[in-house]
Amino acid sequence: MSITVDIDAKIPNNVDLAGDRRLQRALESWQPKFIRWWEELGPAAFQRNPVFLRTAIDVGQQGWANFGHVSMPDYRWGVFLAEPEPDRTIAFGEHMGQDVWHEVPGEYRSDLRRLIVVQGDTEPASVEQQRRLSLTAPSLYDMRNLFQVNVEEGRHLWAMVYLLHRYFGRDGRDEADEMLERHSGDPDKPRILGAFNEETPDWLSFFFFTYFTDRDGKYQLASMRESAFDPLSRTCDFMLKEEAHHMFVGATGVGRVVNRTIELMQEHDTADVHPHGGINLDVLQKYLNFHYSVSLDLFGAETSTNAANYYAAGLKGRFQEERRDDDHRLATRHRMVPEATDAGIGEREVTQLAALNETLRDDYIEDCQKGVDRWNRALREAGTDVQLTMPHAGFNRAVGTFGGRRISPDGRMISPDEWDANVDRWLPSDADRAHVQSLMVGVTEPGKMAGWIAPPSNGINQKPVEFEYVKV
Ligand code: BYC
Ligand code: FE
Ligand code: FE
Repeated sequence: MSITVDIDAKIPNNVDLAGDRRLQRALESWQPKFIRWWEELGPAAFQRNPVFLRTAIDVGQQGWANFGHVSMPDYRWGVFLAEPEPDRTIAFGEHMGQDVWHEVPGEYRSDLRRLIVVQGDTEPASVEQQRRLSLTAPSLYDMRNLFQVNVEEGRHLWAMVYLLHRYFGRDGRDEADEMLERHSGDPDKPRILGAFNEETPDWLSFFFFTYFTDRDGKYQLASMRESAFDPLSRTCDFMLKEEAHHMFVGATGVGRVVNRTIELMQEHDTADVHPHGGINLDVLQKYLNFHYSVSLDLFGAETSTNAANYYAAGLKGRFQEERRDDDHRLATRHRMVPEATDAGIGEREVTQLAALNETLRDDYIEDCQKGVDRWNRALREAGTDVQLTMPHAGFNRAVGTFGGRRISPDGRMISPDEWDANVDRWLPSDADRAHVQSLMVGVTEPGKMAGWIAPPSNGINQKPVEFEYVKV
């Protein structure tokens, strides 16, 4: 079954907005608020310059990746749901085997709303966090990738706002308005989740953010794609297509920094490339430690009744739920979860149902390791003996059993004194951040790169690296 895309509508969509005037009017009255927010808190520079962007105009094979120069406020933010899967049934929980829902069941209304609001809140948060980066893009290629990520996060907000308006009545419209009223780092009205109130002050942070934090997005969206609430499932399915590019930006971005550092180390025969305008490997490790640990917090506590309830109700499943060979109820199956007490780090056994956040975090950690292995291969091939490592899951955590405890990167529970004596070796120090910041100078000549990062191996959509990705 194919769904028609209305691309010329004020709000491009494949959900037949024109057939529901009330909804259309409501969304059209939210649209100027969104644009106002984008102009105020979206990219701080080059807002009006033509950018070589990919715009979704259809959900099929061809249509979702259409390239051309657009000035960002004219980007076609639209509402796109993946094609419905005919006769889809619920794959897990108490309602397993029943038909999926096309409306929100009354008893799950507030839980579903909460999931959608938390998801939606992260999207504009990331745009706010990345707001000033266009001033210091290391190349036009990178500036374009930043903007691509930003407009798509904006579209992800649209995706959630559509669900709120369409399925949650007045409360939903209020929640949609609040998405533009909370702001990243705002002392009075912060964003909901911790990592989205941290700054993304430099491009090294941006690359690690897109590698680690956008990857939380992948795992959360994949779990909600399993949802019995079919519109949420189809929305997340389509968002995941865009998400892949965000993680690509992170993986290749960090990889290019690693490559440049190796080059400088070889050229100058030293591990200290700071005097030569590069970023030392130990600083990369500290940034990795930071972004990885704050992203681990995004999965919630090791055991969670929220997560158990979502699962039992069919609202949020596991990563690749249908490929798993078990009862898909999990109330009588068990697993171990870490447990930190004053005596040290141990484990305890709980039902799999209680441990769903931890299971999703495990899947995420395994995925994170793959890119780190790739960066390490480059280091090994260059003959350095330094490798990047993912710290112990308890390191620098604020949420769950490790929250607020002092755990070293190698997984020892340590004293406050030992923590204080070492924290500058484990997390970016003020001096590290200042050094990285000093390298952040905008490069706007096509094909040229800042000195701390290697060029990409390919351009975008088969264009050369020296293509004018942003017309300045
Ligand atoms: N910060 O029972 P627990 C993305 C709260 S990223 C602050 O373990 P639960 C993107 C929690 O809310 C994907 N608070 O929590 C990436 C709860 O509060 P209440 C975003 C936190 O509900 C890059 C309490 O602690 N999507 O798309 O099982 C760029 C007890 O915790 C945090 C989603 O997250 C935290 N880190 O799990 C752009 C999906 N962690 O209820 C975009 C939707 C926990 O006691 N969200 N708390 O007041 C969820 O599924 C769940 O809300 C969470 C938390 C997984 C986040
Ligand atoms: Fe997103
Ligand atoms: Fe993303």
